[in-house]
Amino acid sequence: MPFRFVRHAALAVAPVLLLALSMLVSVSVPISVQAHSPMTSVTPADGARLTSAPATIEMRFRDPSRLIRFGLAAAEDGTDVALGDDHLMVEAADHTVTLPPLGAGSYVASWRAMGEDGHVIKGRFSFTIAPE
Ligand SMILES: [Cu+2]
Repeated sequence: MPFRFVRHAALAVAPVLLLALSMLVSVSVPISVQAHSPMTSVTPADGARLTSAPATIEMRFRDPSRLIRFGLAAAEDGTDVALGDDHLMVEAADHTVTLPPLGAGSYVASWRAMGEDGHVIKGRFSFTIAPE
């Protein structure tokens, strides 16, 4: 009898545990995306409108992070801008991406970085070069 009672109690608790677990997962995922060494600034700033082409992109993270991917593409047709890879896999809070000469137009940068705790964060930003 006592054994039977325990089994029933366990069965009654199981759905509650599952529900609690699923709530924990759904709540913790969006938080973990933001909590780990977010990018705190980028130059050119997201949405910036520049009158001349920038020579570099500077990214600053809250904590040391490694850029594991950095892509820059023309917004109009998605053409990738060829970049070196000196900026990749360097553990630092500040990262500099050296740019080739860029023509007028809008560009979208997308990046992926790994924080010291191994978590991957990612983001996008864009800027426009519009010579006067
Ligand atoms: Cu983390």
